[in-house]
Amino acid sequence: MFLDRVTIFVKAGDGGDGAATFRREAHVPRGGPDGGDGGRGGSVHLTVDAGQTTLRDFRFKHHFKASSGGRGERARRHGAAGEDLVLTLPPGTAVLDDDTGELLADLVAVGQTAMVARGGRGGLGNTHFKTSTHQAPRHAQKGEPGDERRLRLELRLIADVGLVGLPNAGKSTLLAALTAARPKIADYPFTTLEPNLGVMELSSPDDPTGDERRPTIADVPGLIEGASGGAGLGHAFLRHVERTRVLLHIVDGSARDPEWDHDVIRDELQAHDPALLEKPMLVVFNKLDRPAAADAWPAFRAARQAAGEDVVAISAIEGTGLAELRARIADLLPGAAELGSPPEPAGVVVHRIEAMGDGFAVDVEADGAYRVRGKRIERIAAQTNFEIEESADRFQRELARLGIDDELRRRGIGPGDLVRIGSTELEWEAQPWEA
Ligand SMILES: Nc1nc2c(ncn2[C@@H]2O[C@H](COP(=O)(O)OP(=O)(O)OP(=O)(O)O)[C@@H](O)[C@H]2O)c(=O)[nH]1
Ligand SMILES: [Mg+2]
Repeated sequence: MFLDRVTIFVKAGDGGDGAATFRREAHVPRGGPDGGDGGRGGSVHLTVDAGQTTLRDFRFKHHFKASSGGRGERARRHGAAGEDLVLTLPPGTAVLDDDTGELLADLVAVGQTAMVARGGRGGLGNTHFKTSTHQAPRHAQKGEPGDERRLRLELRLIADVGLVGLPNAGKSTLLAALTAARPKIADYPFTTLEPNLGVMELSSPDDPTGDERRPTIADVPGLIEGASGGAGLGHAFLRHVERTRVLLHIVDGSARDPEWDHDVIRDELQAHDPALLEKPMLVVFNKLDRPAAADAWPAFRAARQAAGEDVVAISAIEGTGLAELRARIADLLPGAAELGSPPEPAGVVVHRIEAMGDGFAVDVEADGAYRVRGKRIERIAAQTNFEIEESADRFQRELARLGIDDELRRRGIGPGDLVRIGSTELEWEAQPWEA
């Protein structure tokens, strides 16, 4: 199987916990706080590797985790940083957030990288919480949890020229005629099940044009009516032609109604993405060696010209018209310098690390517990060691500061009620002034 779509799960390392320790020295009866900070967790990065052409590496392994940061220790010793994890991908991989469908990064150029999960910050040791009025803080932060997310990787082949057409139109035959590629060819539809790539020489010994560009051509499975809506095999491969610079639309000239065949493909391209019809496109009327095709050619050509489309007639099998086809492709392609660089990404390379907003929402769950949701408060909860009273108090103050306290009271919370924040569960206690 040609693996061009896969879902993986990435988890950055958690930050190490900060330490809450105190100096121990013979001559100092009660030393000050000396707890070191936790190290940061490793992040997960993706990078493009020219050597890869498929997502095969991800076939069996779907979980990837960077290492966590070390704990802080006494004597202000900081925990070691977790190691980053770098996953390599083939050029042309779009990275989407599997839950939202948002495009996180469009990795086209070799060496391009994106960070997809940020390691958690290390927790601060208790030395940071010493103030003039509070000389011996027992509070230290736990490490921040690392990001985790489910990613969808979609590979879109990067080729200069894409061949599209109905099954059996002769796409694979044409690829074989123009390049050294040897795809499977047969006189039944749906012969091509996976995209084939070939490299075309614009200058050959028998036709020395001096053109040194070597465009790549992608032959994809045939499209059928309804392909854009998911019908047939070609649908999954439509996205591979999104990136090509030039489209060759192959029509079987000997078909019962070449005109109809032509319209079906245009409609499918349009339905998949109207931008596809904006690309430089050449209609290739194939199988001219057959009498039916020779008969249909004049009317077909007139219709294309009337529609303002470029058209050329060939016989992929006999080689008729291929020199002209080569020349037309050469005209449509950009210059050599640009051909060497990957085509423009479909989207900008974006990677959004969610902003830590102060926003929150309160819901009552089925068992009557109050569920507080909010990026910041969930993080703070995860970084709090509730066994240390001082840390729990700080957390309490944070709830008040963010207005969560007020909201919970407004919702009628009372002593003994449960409050859930992330994976933390707390029991609401009566405040001194409420008792
Ligand atoms: N007579 C004639 N037959 C051709 C020509 N080009 C292709 N064929 C035949 O048409 C049939 C289909 O050719 P393919 O190249 O496999 O067609 P395809 O478009 O790749 O088909 P799918 O992979 O199914 O989408 C084969 O039997 C070819 O030999 C041509 O120029 N003349
Ligand atoms: Mg084929």
